[in-house]
Amino acid sequence: MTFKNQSYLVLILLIFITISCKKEVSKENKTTTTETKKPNIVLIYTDDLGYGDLSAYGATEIKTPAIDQLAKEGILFKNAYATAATCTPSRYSLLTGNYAWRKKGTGIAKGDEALLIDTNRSTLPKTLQSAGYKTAIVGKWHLGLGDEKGIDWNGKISPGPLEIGFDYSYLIPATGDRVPCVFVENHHIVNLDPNDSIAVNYNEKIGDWPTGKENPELLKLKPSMGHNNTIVNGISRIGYMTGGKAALWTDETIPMELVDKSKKFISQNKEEPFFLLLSTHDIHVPRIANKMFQGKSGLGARGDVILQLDWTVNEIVKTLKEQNLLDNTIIVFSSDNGPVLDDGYADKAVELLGNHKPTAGLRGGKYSSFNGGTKIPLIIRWPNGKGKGTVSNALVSQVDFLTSFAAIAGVKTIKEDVIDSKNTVDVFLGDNKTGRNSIVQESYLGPVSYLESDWKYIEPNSGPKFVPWANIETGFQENAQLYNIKNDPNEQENLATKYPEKVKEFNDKLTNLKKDGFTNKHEVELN
Ligand SMILES: [Ca+2]
Repeated sequence: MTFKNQSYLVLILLIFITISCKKEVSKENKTTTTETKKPNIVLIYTDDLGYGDLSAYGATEIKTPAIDQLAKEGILFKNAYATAATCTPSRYSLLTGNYAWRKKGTGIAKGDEALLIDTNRSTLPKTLQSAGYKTAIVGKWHLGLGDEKGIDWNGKISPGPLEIGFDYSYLIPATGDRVPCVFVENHHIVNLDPNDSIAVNYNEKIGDWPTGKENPELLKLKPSMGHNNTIVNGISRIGYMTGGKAALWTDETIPMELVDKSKKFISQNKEEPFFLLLSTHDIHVPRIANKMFQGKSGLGARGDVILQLDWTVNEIVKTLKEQNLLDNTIIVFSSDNGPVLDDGYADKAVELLGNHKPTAGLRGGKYSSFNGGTKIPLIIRWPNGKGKGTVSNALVSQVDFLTSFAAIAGVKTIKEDVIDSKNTVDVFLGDNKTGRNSIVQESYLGPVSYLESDWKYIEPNSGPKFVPWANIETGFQENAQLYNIKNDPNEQENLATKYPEKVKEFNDKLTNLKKDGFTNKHEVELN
């Protein structure tokens, strides 16, 4: 399908949505003047949730009814990929429309990293802002804050999300397992007492707060590897902090806090089109479920926080319904990378797993170059019931969200700094059953895999065979690997020596793609 045809289809969709919304509004309340012309977009971006972690994707040991309901009312994608097997690069790609490896230093970010996204470049929220959308991010950030001089935790924390296109932000600055354990709303830490200034250090201990290494008897959750610096709320973290006591979060209520801020943003902006990126802490470590979910899954803390995630989804859908916005909102649900069991805390994720299969049998997991690292759940619920209850096997990537959402929002052109993001609206609508021709997958050691049609190529890599801190295969081998993922979806039989010409072809393509960012500047026509 050409861009023109796609745009036509989107236009039809928008008209349909507008008409249905007007009808709804007039039925509900004849005096209201609200007419939402463009659909809202709510992207629920979860953390470390695997391809097999949801009952909608075939999990039998855990039930996720709210997420399953989204699939029943929307399209479930069975061949969807994050661009990377770790948090920071996947999120960088999602927001910039480029593979993260095109920019140096976009691997797993330190807790006090400077902002990784250039404030001058195109971003997903900036593009939607230009189309009249109010934009917000609520939840995990992990893309750096401040400039090279360091972050002023006690003052104005900038640049950050507000400088790359978000109108509102309420952040977990890095991750739940990194200090500082505080929320940052727009440019400032929430509830920071000026008489109790906060200090953060990633090199050495500061202040006199106990650490997991020195005082393990104070811990309610012990680390299994690393994670033994400052203790906050009975959990030792990566990095040291002191001060800012009144601002500290309580892990058990993080999801409620994020849902609350999301609800406020939705209700305050319901009169105009909005984009909400709800970036959940669940199901990343430390996995500390709220009382409502503790012990409820039978799979230990990891299962409990999956139930908690399902609760979050239910709350958001319920809010959209209550605000009469469900018929004009696109809901997208996905994950930033594949699953991991023991990720640094002794939360018994391995011991209590039972028959649950977080990757649904895919090889590898978080960090890996195998498909377990990047093949993720993706569900899109269209407001007009488009594709309701269907499954798509088309090859799709989160890197295409930027250009596709932009097309839906009516943006005419995307700037040339967006290299990788394509307009795949017809695929997301379920009309195009094939999807992308190819994708590149980034492991924790860079872009090493190339996927095209039924084939997956992994270039030679001398890195370790197992992720040093997790019992996960990296997929690194000193020889090239080639798998037919149609016949062998779990990447068991290496066919590289059988098809040397394919290995060469894919290696050349991967090499050329890596060069693209520096040579092939172009402008993408959308309308
Ligand atoms: Ca992640």
